[in-house]
Amino acid sequence: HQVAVIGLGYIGLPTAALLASYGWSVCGVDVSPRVVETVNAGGVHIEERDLDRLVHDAITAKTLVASTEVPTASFYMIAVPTPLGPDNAPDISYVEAAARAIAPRILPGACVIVESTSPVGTTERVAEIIAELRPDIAVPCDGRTGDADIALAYCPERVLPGRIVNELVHNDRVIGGVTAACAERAAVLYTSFVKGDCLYTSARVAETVKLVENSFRDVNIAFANELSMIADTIGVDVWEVIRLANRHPRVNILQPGPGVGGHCIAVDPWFLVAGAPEAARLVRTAREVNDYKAVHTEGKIRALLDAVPDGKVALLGLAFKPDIDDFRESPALEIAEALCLTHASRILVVEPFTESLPACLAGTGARLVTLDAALRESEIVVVLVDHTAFKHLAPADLTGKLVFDTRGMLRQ
Ligand code: SAJ
Repeated sequence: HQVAVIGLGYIGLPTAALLASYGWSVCGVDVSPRVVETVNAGGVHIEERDLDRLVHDAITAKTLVASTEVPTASFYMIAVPTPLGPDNAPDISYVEAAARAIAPRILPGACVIVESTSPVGTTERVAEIIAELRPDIAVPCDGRTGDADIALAYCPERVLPGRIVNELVHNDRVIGGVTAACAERAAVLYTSFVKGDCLYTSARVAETVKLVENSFRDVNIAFANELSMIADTIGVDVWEVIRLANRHPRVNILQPGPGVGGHCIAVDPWFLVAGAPEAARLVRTAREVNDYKAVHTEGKIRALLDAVPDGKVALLGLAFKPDIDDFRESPALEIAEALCLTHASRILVVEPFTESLPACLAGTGARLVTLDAALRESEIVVVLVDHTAFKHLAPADLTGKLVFDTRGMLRQ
């Protein structure tokens, strides 16, 4: 195979299928036999716009196959998860395992690219692992004199869930080589399908860039979330404050919500903090503010439940953001789960992006209902996610109910 993509998740599978559609012969590798089987049958195990057609076409054309074994390939792309471990420390064990699986297969001339969001220094760690397992191969490292046998680069993914297939092609890409020659080699793969610019730098800078992008967004959302809590305390409408402040030519405040979710913005800033705990004060505080916003939201819903004894509450939305079926690190889901511990029988969940309640809510006594049923049965309505399906709600639908709109949806 020309390309082996290790990890067939939200990034690996779309990338593997896209590369195949651009004429590369691709082997997608995953440790889960179920995922491999699904993909080989032309199916997908994740919901993402345009992905099913792309995978189906690539499998039919035989440009993509899936396997649990890492093959010999010209390019290896590592797109495995990098979760947070205990104490918010980054866990790069899946990247390390991928490097160990690649090492016995790799031949001189090949290029290894890490795409997983990773703490700074991870690409160097991959180099170390391959060098240890393959003393016969000259692995590139900073300041190395003489030619290396393989290339090694860090090229972060930057795609937005819900727009992955489009953004894979159109976003600019940062290509960080362990050496300049490594970046040039990795660019052969990216320039074949990226219509945005390819920007060259070192692996360490590229690793930092990825973490900084998501920390920037987290800090900005934290500012909006903190404002919403300040506004609450002093009794002004935060949505009106933000709308008017944003009319200043140099002010652009983001939107408050019930907290920050997803597998990226709520996680990656901790990787930056882990690299420089003393220096990263604002980044750490932003994380804490955004996590606290979910606790604050839960408290406000509890106060509403106390205000209407025996009243039912309709929780609108569980996903981590609008119009997506992804519940990973979702503050809406965490809030629903916490409320179910004490008030499950009073909770009605409306979530158009699922057919059954997620495991943490199933069996608690909470019910998944339609929006119409929820409006009929509830005395309290809480907007946790501003799904398009909720946007037609009119004041008349909510007459006589206590309403708490964490997203400012009903004001738009
Ligand atoms: N959110 C707010 N208020 C806002 C914007 C977002 O509360 O004004 C919340 C969302 O509801 C959600 C969370 O923030 O819970 C994150 O959503 P998002 O749309 O900001 O980002 P993600 O996690 O879907 O994708 C991000 C993107 N990064 C940036 O925009 C800097 C994407 O480009 C990255 O590729 C992705 O992380 C990733 O994989 O790292």
